[in-house]
Amino acid sequence: MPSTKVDHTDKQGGKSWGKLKQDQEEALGIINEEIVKNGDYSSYEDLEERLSSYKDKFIEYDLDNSGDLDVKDVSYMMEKLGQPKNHLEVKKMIAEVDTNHSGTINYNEFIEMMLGKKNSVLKIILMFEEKKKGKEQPTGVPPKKNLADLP
Ligand SMILES: [Ca+2]
Ligand SMILES: [Ca+2]
Repeated sequence: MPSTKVDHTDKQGGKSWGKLKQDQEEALGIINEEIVKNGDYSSYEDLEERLSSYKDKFIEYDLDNSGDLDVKDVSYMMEKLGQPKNHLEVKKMIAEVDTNHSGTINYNEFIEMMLGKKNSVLKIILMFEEKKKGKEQPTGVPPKKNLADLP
């Protein structure tokens, strides 16, 4: 595992698009590992699986590879999810989860939004999408519980 420091600043230095995406994938993968080690969200049985799907999602919608989702990125996300929103609505949605008031959603804020207890419009839309897609996703890990274990 590379132990490079996570640095989202200025990655535009002439690197190819594919390389940028790859760098981001690695950087977010490291953050994911730290989140797992941290134990903050250990109540989620499928934490690693969730983190990896959130990582893919984040990278997919971070169109300019800036390391955060701005109004443009989130607008694109909403369009893709079939829930187009106007500029003001998107700004409000970002503000709901923008803990450090940067006007954008960084990866940590994104994870906090998805796994934390607080509800937000963006989270609800993404969760809804996740449920809809859930059945068609191939699962590498077998479920820990079977039907007989359920109350
Ligand atoms: Ca971005
Ligand atoms: Ca922020």
